[in-house]
Amino acid sequence: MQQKVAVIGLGYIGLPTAAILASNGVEVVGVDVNDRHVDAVNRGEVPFVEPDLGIHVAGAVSKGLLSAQKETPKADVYLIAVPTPFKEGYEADLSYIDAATDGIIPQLEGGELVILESTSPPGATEHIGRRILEARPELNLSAEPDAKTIDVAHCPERVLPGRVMIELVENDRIVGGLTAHAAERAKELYAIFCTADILLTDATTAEMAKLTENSFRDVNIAFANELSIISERLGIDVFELIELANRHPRVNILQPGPGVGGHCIAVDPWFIVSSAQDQARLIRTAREVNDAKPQYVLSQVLRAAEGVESPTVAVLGLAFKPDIDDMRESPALDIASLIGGALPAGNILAVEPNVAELPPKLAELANVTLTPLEDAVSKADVVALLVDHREFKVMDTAALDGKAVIDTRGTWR
Ligand code: SAJ
Repeated sequence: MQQKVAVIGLGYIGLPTAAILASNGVEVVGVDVNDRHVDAVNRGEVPFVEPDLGIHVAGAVSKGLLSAQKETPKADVYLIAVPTPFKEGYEADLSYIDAATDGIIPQLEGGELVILESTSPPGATEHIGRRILEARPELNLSAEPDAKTIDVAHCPERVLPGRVMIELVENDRIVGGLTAHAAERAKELYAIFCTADILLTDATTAEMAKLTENSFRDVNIAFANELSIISERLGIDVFELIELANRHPRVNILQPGPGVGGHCIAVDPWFIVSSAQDQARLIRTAREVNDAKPQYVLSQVLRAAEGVESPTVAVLGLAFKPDIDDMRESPALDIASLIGGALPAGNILAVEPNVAELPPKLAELANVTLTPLEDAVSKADVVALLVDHREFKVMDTAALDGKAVIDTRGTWR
C-alpha cells in the first residue's frame, strides 16, 4: 500500500530522513515551524551543511515526492524529529514533542503510525500515547489493533553529523513499540531505506539504548579527560599513555580534549541522571568531569601566561569538533570566552577557519578578535589548540617555537 509520511521537524535528523524516504519513492510532507526551513526545502535546498543531503532533497522535490509546509497534514505515518533540550535542573524539556503531538492529534482517524525519533528520556513514547488518548478517547493503543488503533513507536536516530546520509542507510536501527504491532510497522518503514539490521524491543528500552550509547562515550571520554589531568600531575604524556594502554586487546580508551560538546553527548546522559537520580552515580560524575575540563584548560592558559603583562593568547578552534562550524555546547567556545574574561588586559586571537564572524558570546568581549591562523600564531605568547581542525594538523609547527603551547587534543605531538 502506498503510504504518505509526515515528518515533523526538518532539522539535522528530520530532513535527511524525509529526503531518504522520498528518494525511495515514498510521498513525504515535511513540517516545520520555521519559514526559512520550509521555503528552503520547497526550493529543493538544504538550510544547513550536511554532505550529499542536497542531492537527495533537490531530486525528491523535483519529482514531487517531497514538499514542506507549516501545518501538519493528514498522513498514514507521522515521524517526530524535533529537539529535546534540557531545562533548569537537567530535566528533559518535552515541549517540542508535545507541540508536534498536538499538531498530529486532530488529523488522526485510527490506523495511523506515530514514530518518535527525537532522543528522549525514558517514558517519552508512553507519554505521547497518553497525550493522544487524553485528547481523543475514542482512539486506542491496543496490542490487537482495530479500526481505531494508533500505533506508537520510538526509533532513535543514531547518525553522526557529517556522515548522516551514509549512516542512515548503513547503521543498525533499534525500534521500540508501545506494542509489538507498532514496532513491526515501524520496522517496515525503516526497511525502505535501511540496509542494516532493524532490532525490535519495547519503547522504554529503545529510549534507554540511545541514551546509553551516548553515555558510554561520555563516560569513556571522562575517563580520558581524568587521565589527562593525572598525567599532567605526574609529568607524563597522556596521549602516549593511552596509545600504549590501547595496545591491550580489551582496552579502548577514547581521546581527552578540552571537554565534550555538541547537542547529544553533552546532553543525553542528563536524561538518564534525571530519571534515576540516586542510581546514576557514574554517569553523573562523568558529566561533571567533562564539564569541568574547560575550567581546567583555562587554568593551564593562565599559568602559561603568568608573568607576561598583556599576554597575547591564540585560541585555535571554536567548534565542538573538527572540520565543522557547529558551536552548540562547544567547550572550545566556553574556553575562549573564559580566557577573554580572565585576561582583560590580554589580547585573545580566536582562530576558527569554518566561520566568517565571531559568535555573539565572543563578539561582545572587546579583547577577543577573529584572526587568521598564521597571524594569530606568530603574535601569540600562548597558543591553545582546542579543536583538531585539518588546518591546524597540517600547519608548520616551527611557528610554535619559543611559545607556550597547550595542545588539548594531542594534535602536534
Ligand atoms: N570527543 C572527545 N574525545 C573522543 C571523542 C569525542 O573529546 O575520543 C568529543 C568531541 O570533541 C565532541 C564530543 O565529544 O566535543 C562529541 O563528538 P562525537 O563526534 O563523538 O559525537 P556527536 O555528538 O557528533 O554524535 C554523537 C554520536 N553518538 C555516538 O557516537 C555514540 C552519533 O552517532 C549520535 O547520533 C549523535 O551523538 C546524536 O545525535 O545523539
